[in-house]
Amino acid sequence: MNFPVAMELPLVPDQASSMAGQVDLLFWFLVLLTCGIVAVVFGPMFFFLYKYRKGSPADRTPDTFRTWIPEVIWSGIPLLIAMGIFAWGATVYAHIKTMPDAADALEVNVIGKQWMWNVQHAEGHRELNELHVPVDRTVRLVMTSQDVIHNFGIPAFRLKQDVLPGRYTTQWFKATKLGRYRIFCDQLCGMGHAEMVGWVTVLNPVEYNEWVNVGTEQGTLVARGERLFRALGCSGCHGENSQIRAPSLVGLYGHPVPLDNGEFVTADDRYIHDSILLPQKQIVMSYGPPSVMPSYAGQIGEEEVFQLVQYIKSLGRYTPDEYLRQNEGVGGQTQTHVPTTQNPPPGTSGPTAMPSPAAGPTPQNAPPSPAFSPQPTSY
Ligand code: HEC
Ligand SMILES: [Cu+2]
Repeated sequence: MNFPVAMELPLVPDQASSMAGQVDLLFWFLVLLTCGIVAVVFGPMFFFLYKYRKGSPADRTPDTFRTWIPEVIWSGIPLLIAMGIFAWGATVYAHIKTMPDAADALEVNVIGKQWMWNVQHAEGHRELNELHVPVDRTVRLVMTSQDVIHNFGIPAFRLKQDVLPGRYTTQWFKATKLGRYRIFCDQLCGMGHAEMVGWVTVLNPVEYNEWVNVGTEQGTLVARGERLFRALGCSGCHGENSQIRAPSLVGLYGHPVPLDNGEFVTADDRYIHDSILLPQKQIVMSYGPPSVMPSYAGQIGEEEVFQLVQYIKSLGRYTPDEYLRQNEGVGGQTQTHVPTTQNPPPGTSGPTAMPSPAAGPTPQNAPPSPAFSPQPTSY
């Protein structure tokens, strides 16, 4: 497995993204500059080696002439070159790291785990060690790891980003050339690191639409998140009709949250992620400590957490009033809420009782919700 990968490794990868040209220009400039410096240093060195070799008739009387000019030149020119490289490199870096405003940007979730890449698309597609993207369209990757530090690298896109446990890192790219390109894990992550490889396939828009419209019977990520939200008993506490005191999550996303230690945090993806896995880390003001919310760490994986985050984000697109209005006429999904009594959440026995994670409303020991099907393996 590893050998063929190395065999195929081209000296210069394809230029298949909007970033590739800029990165290569800088790279080849640095290579040429380095060659130039080597020539400037080694050329005179060999010349003097030859000129002052033992027994040569060269004039060896010490110089008495004093001047500061060469010193200024040999310090000043490299300084200018170095600052120029810095400015150029910083510009390219800023371009790579700043998400462009693209209204049609696609968001793709990537989860690294020993030793594979798990990909979820907003429309609901899930892939393993594969990533399908349309050509000429901005793609935003939101990435995390389920275990150790990985690094998502696509040489043909000149893209490389660390993927960290307990954190969402983002990276964007725009593929400019149809084809199939290698995905590598660029961070030594254990025994199977060399096998943590995959393929990104760049499709034309028509092919991509065909691809996206096939096999999404599990629904969008938001829909899956909503199912999990009920199946895991979150709605038992956070639902509108809940008897448990828990903050409403409607309109949460992107807004500041007052914490019990007097600080404010903005409810971003990571905050929601940590609220689910580490509820005691940041507790909403007047809801603790300790929080009655059980930790879901070890019960659900990063894929499920991401689906829940997407669902909670979708609630945040509206103000609470708008959200209610949205759902009045539609007769849609929020009316199909499983009654809260069906998933009695833990912690109901007493407000200070710290429910152990094992007693949490896992799919295994919670009354099965009709909407919950165990995690599909529809890769
Ligand atoms: C036992 C009741 C209970 C259950 C079950 C529960 N929560 Fe909570 N949750 C709370 C309480 C109470 C808080 C406020 C205290 C805190 O910050 O931990 C909270 C806080 C949160 C917050 C932060 C809210 C804010 O306003 O900042 C999020 C996000 C959240 N929960 C999501 C979930 C999700 C997703 C689930 C299901 C996987 C879930 N909760 C299950 C009781 C619960
Ligand atoms: Cu890895």
